[in-house]
Amino acid sequence: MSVVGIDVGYQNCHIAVARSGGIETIANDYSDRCTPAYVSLASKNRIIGNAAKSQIITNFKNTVHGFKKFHGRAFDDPFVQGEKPKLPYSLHKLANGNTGIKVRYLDEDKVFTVEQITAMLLTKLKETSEAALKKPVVDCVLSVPSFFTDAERRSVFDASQIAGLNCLRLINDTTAVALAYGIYKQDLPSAEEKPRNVVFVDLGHSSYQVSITAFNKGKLKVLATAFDPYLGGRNFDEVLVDYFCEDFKGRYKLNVKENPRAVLRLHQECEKLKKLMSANSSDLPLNIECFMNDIDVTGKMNRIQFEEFCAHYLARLEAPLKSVLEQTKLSRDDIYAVELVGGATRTPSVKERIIKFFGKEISTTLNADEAVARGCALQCAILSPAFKVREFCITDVVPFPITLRWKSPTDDGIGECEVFSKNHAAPFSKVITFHKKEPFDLEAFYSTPKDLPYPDPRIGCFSVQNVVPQADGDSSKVKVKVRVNVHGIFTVSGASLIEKQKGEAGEEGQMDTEMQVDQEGQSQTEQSNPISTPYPFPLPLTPYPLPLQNKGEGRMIGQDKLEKERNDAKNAVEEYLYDLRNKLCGVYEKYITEESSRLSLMLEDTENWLYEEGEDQPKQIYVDKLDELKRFGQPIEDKHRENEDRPRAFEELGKKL
Ligand code: ATP
Ligand code: K
Ligand code: MG
Repeated sequence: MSVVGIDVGYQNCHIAVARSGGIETIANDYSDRCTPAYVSLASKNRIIGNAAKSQIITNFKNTVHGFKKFHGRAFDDPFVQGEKPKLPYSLHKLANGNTGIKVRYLDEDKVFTVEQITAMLLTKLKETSEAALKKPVVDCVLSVPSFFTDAERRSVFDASQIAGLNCLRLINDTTAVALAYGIYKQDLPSAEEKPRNVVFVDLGHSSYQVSITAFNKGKLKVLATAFDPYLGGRNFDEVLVDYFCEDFKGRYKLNVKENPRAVLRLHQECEKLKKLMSANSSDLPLNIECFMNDIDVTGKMNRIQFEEFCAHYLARLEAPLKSVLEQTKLSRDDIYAVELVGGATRTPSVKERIIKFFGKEISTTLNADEAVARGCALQCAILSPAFKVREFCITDVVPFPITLRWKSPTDDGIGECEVFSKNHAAPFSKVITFHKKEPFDLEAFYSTPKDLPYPDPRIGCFSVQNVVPQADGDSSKVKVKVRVNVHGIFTVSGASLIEKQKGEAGEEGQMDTEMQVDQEGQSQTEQSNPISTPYPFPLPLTPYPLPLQNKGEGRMIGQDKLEKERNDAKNAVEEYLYDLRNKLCGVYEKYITEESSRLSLMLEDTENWLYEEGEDQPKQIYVDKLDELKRFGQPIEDKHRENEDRPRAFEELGKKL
């Protein structure tokens, strides 16, 4: 069993794994602990992570990035429509209305689901983990923003399945951070003492999340969360991009926004500039050579100016901080520490605003980039029987209240009940008792659409089937189990018909619409007959059957492998060729005969071939080419070795004598 935690960021992904020494973050094949969330589709393979990011300028139409927030969203979703004009790649409406991504792959136009694109990224992260752990990776814990709704969570979960991962938990970013903070703390208050309240702030590239978490020895309990799902480092980049677009329009008469390649380059340079400004308050230059129409551009900016331009974004930092205090009714004095994570919290004015709000210094005891991944790996270790880790109990919250609705012969035809209130503990199960004579549907939805960072409050519809009246014609008692599960996803997880006990009085006057909510579990004395599991219709539906998408990912992995082998075979020819040529002018010179001087000519021919016709050939052609070269090269090599070995053998012999 593998113990792996992955921070699936909008821009940056990190992986932490459990090894004998404990939890550690790992580097990818670029020796980078951060894998960019970029997926590039090409004519022969997929390129994912660092390599995809570094070639975005040349293949921008087929390099997908910034897709995390398309999970579970319809194509017509206002957020998706708002993003569309800013993307260098194309979106496409899928048959079920979801957001698809249109690219050219294997020389064909292809539309992928967001789940498939994230699965590609996860495949890369899975391979990175496997390389580090030197064994197959299946079990893992993935992070999601705390404000993700059911549809978004289901969609990320589907992506993990397409990638062949077994996601043990989708854990909220700030909860993962809380776990990474708390699990090794030796000085937490005991269970009877007042808990230690810590505020966690995560400002990433695309979103802003805040939580207050209470710690006691061996446990953490999230008290409240708040967020601005649309505030992050990318807003700061956009401010700079917009400024320089205007600036260049004036000074160079360039219409940058018309040129996607130029916009991408400007984005990259502005992000660099932004990071430099975090460390430096003086005027800083921005230079881009051959920016557009062969023109070199220069510009400058300083921190004061930057903060002015970002003022409206910086002002949005306060509301979620206020909100968590109000929700928990805690005062600033009740807060033990404020911990910052996420790359964008390195911005000095962000830090200043948070310090000012709490009136105290902030701590940065956690690694701002790696804390989420470490928390995910710790959660995976706790859930895995294969790994020993300190017992630690994690209680999260329900971010948005959830209501059930059903048809009822009374109550104006509609029955309704809020089953999970805001900040209710999660995961959590409840049993609801209905009195019914026939099958019925339960519609689940978020109770407060206006607080929801998602346009559709519907969660799903669940059919409770096989309900029949009692033998005497009375309504049957139907117990329905509802649950916010470990992934933060709402489910109606079971239903059972309770048989009337002998002598039990009919519950007259309470028939049919009577509904009652219990805590977890059922009373032991009742005889219960499970009826079919309520059939869910989660919304929106997964566009293509998962097994099909699964096969697709498998095929693409196979295709990538073939392409890698083909490239390796080509590189082997190139390597052998240069090596042999160097040696022919050096150590092999003295063995060159009439025959072997033909070899030099042959090497030259092969080199030319590699740049022309041989540039793009099937693997076998390269394998044959290498064999051909070796047929000539090997005899010289053998002669050389013989010559080298002979004196050495004599030496050895001499020593022995
Ligand atoms: P999200 O959490 O929204 O999914 P993410 O996890 O990918 O996004 P992070 O890796 O936490 O995001 O942060 C990336 C952001 O932090 C980028 O906008 C990046 O420019 C910004 N950032 C990184 N270093 C600095 C710095 N020194 N100064 C300012 N901003 C920085
Ligand atoms: K991240
Ligand atoms: Mg993040």
